[in-house]
Amino acid sequence: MGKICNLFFALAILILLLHHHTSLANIDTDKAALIALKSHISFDPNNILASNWSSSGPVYSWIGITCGSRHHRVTALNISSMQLHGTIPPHLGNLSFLVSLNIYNNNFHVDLPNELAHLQRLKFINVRSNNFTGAIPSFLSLLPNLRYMILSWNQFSGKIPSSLSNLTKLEFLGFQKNSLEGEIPRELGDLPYLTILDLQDNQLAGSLPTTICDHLPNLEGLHLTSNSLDGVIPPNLEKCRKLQILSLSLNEFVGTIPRELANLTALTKLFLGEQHLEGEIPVELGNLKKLQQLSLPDSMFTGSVPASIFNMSTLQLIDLRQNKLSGTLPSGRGMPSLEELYFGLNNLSGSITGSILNSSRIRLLDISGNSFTGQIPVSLGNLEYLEVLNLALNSFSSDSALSFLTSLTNCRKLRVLKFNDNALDGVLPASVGNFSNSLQNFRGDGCKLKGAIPRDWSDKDGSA
Ligand SMILES: *[C@@H]1O[C@H](CO)[C@@H](O)[C@H](O)[C@H]1NC(C)=O
Ligand SMILES: *[C@@H]1O[C@H](CO)[C@@H](O)[C@H](O)[C@H]1NC(C)=O
Ligand SMILES: *[C@@H]1O[C@H](CO)[C@@H](O)[C@H](O)[C@H]1NC(C)=O
Ligand SMILES: *[C@@H]1O[C@H](CO)[C@@H](O)[C@H](O)[C@H]1NC(C)=O
Ligand SMILES: *[C@@H]1O[C@H](CO)[C@@H](O)[C@H](O)[C@H]1NC(C)=O
Ligand SMILES: *[C@@H]1O[C@H](CO)[C@@H](O)[C@H](O)[C@H]1NC(C)=O
Ligand SMILES: *[C@@H]1O[C@H](CO)[C@@H](O)[C@H](O)[C@H]1NC(C)=O
Ligand SMILES: *[C@@H]1O[C@H](CO)[C@@H](O)[C@H](O)[C@H]1NC(C)=O
Ligand SMILES: *[C@@H]1O[C@H](CO)[C@@H](O)[C@H](O)[C@H]1NC(C)=O
Ligand SMILES: *[C@H]1O[C@@H](CO)[C@H](O)[C@@H](O)[C@@H]1NC(C)=O
Repeated sequence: MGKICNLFFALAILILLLHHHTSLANIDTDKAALIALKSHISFDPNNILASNWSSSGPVYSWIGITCGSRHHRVTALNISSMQLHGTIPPHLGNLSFLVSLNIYNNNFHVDLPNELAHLQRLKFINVRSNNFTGAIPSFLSLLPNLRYMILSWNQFSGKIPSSLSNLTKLEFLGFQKNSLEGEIPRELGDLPYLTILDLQDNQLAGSLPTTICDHLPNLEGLHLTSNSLDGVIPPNLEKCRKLQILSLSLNEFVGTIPRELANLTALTKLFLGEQHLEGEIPVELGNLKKLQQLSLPDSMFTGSVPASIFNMSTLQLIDLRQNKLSGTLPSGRGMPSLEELYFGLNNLSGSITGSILNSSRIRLLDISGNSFTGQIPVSLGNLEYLEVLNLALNSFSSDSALSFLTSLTNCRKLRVLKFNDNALDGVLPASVGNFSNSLQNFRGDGCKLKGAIPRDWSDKDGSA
């Protein structure tokens, strides 16, 4: 018994000594690494590190440094938004207990040194909004614990390494706003925990891999806007069942909107505009019961706007500007959450119906450049949140008293009112003097209006 006790005692002493020894050595290593970082900073306008990272004080008290409570090693380095200019020294790879590295929003440049491959515990790296150049560092795929990798808003170039599929725990991959080119590697579709894939604002080309959603059951955001992707939108995207944001605008996709996208019932934002898509807007999109923003401008969509769209109670924004849509607007309950509606520059016709007039929270209504007819409804004056109303370039008519203008004086938030180039014929009513002071832009030219513009309107931008 005594022997065993002694053995345990000796072992305990040994462990204590070893632990003491390693932790002593290692916090000094950490300190040396941070001092090296400090010496690689060429500009520190607020003198933050210069005054605070003093070698006489303990590292754990330094600004931006977090140490582990057990091993007293540096676990987090957060020097975000300090306006620092500089480079990252290889010594940072000696912070072997580092879990979180955040240098967001500074001006670090050149590259991330390969020695950072030693940071085997790293879960979080954010170098967004700096000035790094060169290829996406290949050592990143050697960091098996990475969950968040944010390299957005730098000048990284070249291809996206397919080896990133090695990062099986990755949840967030953010490469937005760099100069990346080449194709999207098929292998990125093998990251089972990925929730956000953000490759927006690069120069990626080729088609979107048809299998991209086969093994991404947790994807919530797919951000690919503003690249040069082509081919069709893969119907298989419907397999990303948790997708909330699908953002593919400003690419070179062709073909039609796959009906299967209507199976993505968690979608809140669908952005597909500004490219070569054509055909009809699928009626099935009305099934997206959580959709808040539907943006399909500057494309070649034809046919009418599906009535099902005017039934969506969560919709806040619809942008169908500059397409080839025709037909009339359905009447209906309206969209109780709708705030912005852009239908300008299409060939829609008929009169303004209840589906719009019943959308009582609308702030911005632009149906200019269509073929709408009928009287401009006086009930527009019931839309109390209206800020911008553009009815220009249509074939609206009105009574000779232009009563719609009198009713619009009820809209106390109205800033912009355009109804120029319509078939109006009447006398400007005295009530226009009652428009709120917020009205800054008024256009009624190109109509046969008579009467005087109120004298105190000289400060407004407009014509009648
Ligand atoms: C550095 O900043 C931290 C947090 O603001 C503060 O607690 C610490 O005393 C500072 N150390 C020195 C040496 O200025
Ligand atoms: C980093 O520091 C900034 C500014 O102090 C803070 O807003 C941010 O939440 C921190 N981020 C992390 C990941 O610790
Ligand atoms: C990035 O570096 C370039 C020159 O290399 C410089 O012109 C630019 O201002 C820098 N950008 C930022 C955000 O510091
Ligand atoms: C993938 O990760 C393993 C271990 O995590 C590593 O040995 C291997 O080199 C990595 N492959 C690439 C291509 O980075
Ligand atoms: C997905 O959408 C297609 C086309 O709209 C439909 O035929 C199919 O039944 C849907 N699948 C599921 C699982 O809802
Ligand atoms: C609009 O919704 C109502 C009630 O949910 C439903 O009865 C009607 O068929 C829908 N109309 C369209 C065009 O989807
Ligand atoms: C617009 O629609 C009207 C019918 O409402 C049609 O007569 C006209 O040709 C269409 N114009 C264009 C440019 O498609
Ligand atoms: C507005 O919606 C109500 C139901 O909430 C409906 O009875 C009415 O007909 C709609 N108005 C128009 C002009 O469609
Ligand atoms: C302007 O508004 C006031 C208060 O609502 C009203 O009494 C007056 O008749 C209006 N003037 C015109 C010209 O409509
Ligand atoms: C760790 O970083 C390297 C550079 O990558 C240095 O050369 C080493 O001296 C440093 N090691 C220690 C113990 O500070």
